Amino acid sequence: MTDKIAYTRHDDIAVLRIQNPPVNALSQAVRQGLWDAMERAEADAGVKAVVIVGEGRAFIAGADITEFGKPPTEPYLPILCNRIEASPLLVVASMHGVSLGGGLEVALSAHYRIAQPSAKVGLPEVNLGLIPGAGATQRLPRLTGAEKALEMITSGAPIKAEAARDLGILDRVAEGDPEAVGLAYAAELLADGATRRPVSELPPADAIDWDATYDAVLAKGRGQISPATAVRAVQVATELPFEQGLQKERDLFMELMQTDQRQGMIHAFFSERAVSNLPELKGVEPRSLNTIGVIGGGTMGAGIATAALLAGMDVVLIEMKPEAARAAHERISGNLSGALKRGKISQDKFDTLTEKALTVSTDYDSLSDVDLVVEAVFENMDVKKEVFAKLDSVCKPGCVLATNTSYLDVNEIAAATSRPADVIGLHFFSPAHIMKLLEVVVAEKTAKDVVATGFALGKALGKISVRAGVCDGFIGNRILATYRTAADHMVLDGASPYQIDKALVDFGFAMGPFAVADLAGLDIGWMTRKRKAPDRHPDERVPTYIDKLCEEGHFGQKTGEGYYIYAAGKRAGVPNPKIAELIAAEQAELGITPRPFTDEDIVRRYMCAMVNEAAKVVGEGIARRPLDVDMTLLFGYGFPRYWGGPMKWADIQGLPSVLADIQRYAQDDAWFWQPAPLLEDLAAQGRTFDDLNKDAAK
Ligand code: T1G
Repeated sequence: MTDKIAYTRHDDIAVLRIQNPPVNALSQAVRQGLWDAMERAEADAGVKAVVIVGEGRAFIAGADITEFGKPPTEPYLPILCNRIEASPLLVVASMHGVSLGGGLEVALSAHYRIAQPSAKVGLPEVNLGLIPGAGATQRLPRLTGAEKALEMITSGAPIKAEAARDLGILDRVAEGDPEAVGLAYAAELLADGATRRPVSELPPADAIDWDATYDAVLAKGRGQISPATAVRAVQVATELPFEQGLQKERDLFMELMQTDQRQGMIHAFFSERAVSNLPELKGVEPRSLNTIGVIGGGTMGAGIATAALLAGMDVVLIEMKPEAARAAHERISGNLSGALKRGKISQDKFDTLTEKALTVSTDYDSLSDVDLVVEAVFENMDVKKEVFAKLDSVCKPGCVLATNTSYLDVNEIAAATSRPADVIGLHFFSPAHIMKLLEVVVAEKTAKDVVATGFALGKALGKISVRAGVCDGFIGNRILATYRTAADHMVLDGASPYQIDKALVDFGFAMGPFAVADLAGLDIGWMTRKRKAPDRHPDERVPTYIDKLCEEGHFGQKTGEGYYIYAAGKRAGVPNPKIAELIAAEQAELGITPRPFTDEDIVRRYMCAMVNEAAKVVGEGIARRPLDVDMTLLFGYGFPRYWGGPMKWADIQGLPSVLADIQRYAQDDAWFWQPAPLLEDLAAQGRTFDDLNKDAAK
């Protein structure tokens, strides 16, 4: 028997204790261990019941994701689950922490289930591009009915123990040591003469309107196929005998295992954990982070203050004038009332945060004891330098001085202080208490423990932190500028903004680039184009049609008119007829004869521009690895998760084919489509972006 399962005997009950840290994933050794331990218990004279329990912080976190993509090894999990369920002994699962995916499926193959009040159970397989593959689509509906089973499976969201008991998934919720609780429950069941209760022998659930459910789930998935596939798996649980239903589940599971979406989503799962684990920070202690200062109480500053308060830190926010300070306090209270309404914080907590943890002041001296300050003032270098000079004089030695700038040169800001080693960029995304991405921008002189402090703050705030070097736009905004320009070029050449938006929504984005521009405010792009105009290369194609709309004061949603017209209070707009006229006028002026684009053309050009610039960002060391770009685009720019990110998308397409398209586009516009040297090298060597991720992990 493997060392992954500890077998102990307690009178007529055997305990099988899973010991596979950190989260008892169901590796081959664990599966083999459970199989052998069941055999042993059944051969162990006098044993009448078995308790399965997990060591450490979880019952079982699921199948071992590191095994995905490799040839499956026996015992296969569904077969193991059937084997446990078929045991002549009474099998009890005693659950704590999380029981997810295959972990819950092992529990469902037991005859009785007991859990700690703090335990959670769930079927997150759809978040990995899969469906449950070890019987949950067949067993769960027999306990909860089809609707509730589908809700759990298609959402992938875990539920608490009490809710799971109310649904019939658990028999009992009891506080105590999971092994002791499991033993007591098993003894009680034996004393009561309880019999084995195989879930697979329960009557099938009633049918529901499967086609309508399938269509609704498919639409909600916005291109992701695993949730809708789960509907078909649960459907057969109500139509076929258990064994046949299990086979159908297996067939659907194996089909999904072969999909690009499974590759993309597993890549996202591991990358979001790897992105904040930087080798150079191993053993580097972050500085303390008890009180945070924020300069500027606008949308960004208030969002950052809100995130810090929710993370349990005290906040000192500085505004210029009393009325601005009051407005900032109200903005933060407004943000927190959202958390209150959603039940994330209690009223007492809300009161403590707004009345004690938060101080709003107009006096910089209030910052004398803070551990870290984030500056979130107007995006102007002179203003920022003035702020940092003041911070340099009032903040205590060792205080980290961070700027939230979205593109300005952090080296130049650092040079405005006497302590450039304490200066770093912390680029939050608006709204800062909601968006998960944080770009930790490391300047030339930033000290290592200041970088570690930036990542520690990101972790405390529940962010996905990505290390970025200093350049215009760092990682995300620099790449955005390029793929946004590719969309502008397609408009000048004949594609309508509305066709482009739709093509990219169909690809999986929540919104297309022009709808996003309307949401963010057209004035931002307008200012950027004016800022960059002096350095513009003569071969650079920059549309001017939208500037004419800005000159009329139309900036998108905030003014009610942009690429789209927005009826009062409506977030969804209708195409603005002015846009087509402005585009036609500019095409005439430029002598362009508009040509048609297919949706496929649009997506391909948009993605090739994104990947090409991303490859330059990695090649220049602005992003440490390709996965850092993937996580930036996933968590800051709404990139569809089931592709895993632009670099994973490119690997799946094949880098030679991406490069070939870029070289073809370059025939019409050599300046914009200059192939990234890194992309050329990898394509020539037959390597992938993921190979670089693996190199960095060595
Ligand atoms: N397999 C392998 N490694 C895993 C793992 C798993 N299932 N879950 C976590 N890890 C690693 C993770 O990579 C990290 O490693 C460490 O454990 C701590 O994780 C047949 C097919 C359990 C809630 O999708 O949601 O069952 O970085 O940092 O924040 O139907 O991990 O330390 O080297 O995330 O406390 C279904 C995925 C699988 C659960 C813990 N299960 N895991 O969160 O720690 S598919 C899942 C999580 C399946 C069956 C199907 C979380 C967690 P390292 P962590 P955490």
